[in-house]
Amino acid sequence: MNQLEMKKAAAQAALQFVKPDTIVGVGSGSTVNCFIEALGSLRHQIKGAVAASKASEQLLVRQGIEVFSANDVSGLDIYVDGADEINPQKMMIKGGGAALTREKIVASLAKNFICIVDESKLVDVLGSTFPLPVEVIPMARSQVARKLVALGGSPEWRENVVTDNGNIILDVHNFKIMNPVEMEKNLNNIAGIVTNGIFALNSAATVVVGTAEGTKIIR
Ligand code: ABF
Repeated sequence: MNQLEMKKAAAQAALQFVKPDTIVGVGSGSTVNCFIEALGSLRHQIKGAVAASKASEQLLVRQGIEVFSANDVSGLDIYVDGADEINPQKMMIKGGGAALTREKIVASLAKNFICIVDESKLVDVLGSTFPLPVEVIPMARSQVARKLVALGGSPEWRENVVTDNGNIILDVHNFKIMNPVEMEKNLNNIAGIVTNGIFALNSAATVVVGTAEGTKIIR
């Protein structure tokens, strides 16, 4: 299986967690795009979806799935999304697609986060292979960057990218995150950071991994 086939297999396997008559939280990214396509087959059995990005919203509509705003729901049973890295404690780095703020908002509405990945996303230590995305209010860019340097990282401005919320992204390189919960909290306390891409306080309940040997489910 190549990487796309592994993503598709994980996306397809995640359908087993979708309960009838519910509204499904849907993230963004290429693995989620596979999930949205698969979810189309259940469109008559679910009430609809809440999407974490404009791109996902458009794909859901194309599948004939009704899209609700996050303000229309008081909770979700599951939120299905990919990750850029995931560790054995099911904590993640997300935000490679710059949709991390809306992803964190929709994820926090859900009882269970179902993470769908191919095996290349599995790491022992977060930050090992992927720079940490941080969404920042534009006027705070330089001061936030200095604070990230003080924490040991090497922030790089993702130029020409504006988030769905009108903000910028700093990608923090060389940042091995030994204590993800503590780092997520620390970054949450820096003025000007809207959202950091560590998903540790609200980690995944279940990981569906597409591997060369088939799909594995880690609970
Ligand atoms: C997301 O999915 C992002 O947070 C992350 O960047 C991405 C993973 O990408 P992909 O599924 O395209 O590999 O939700």
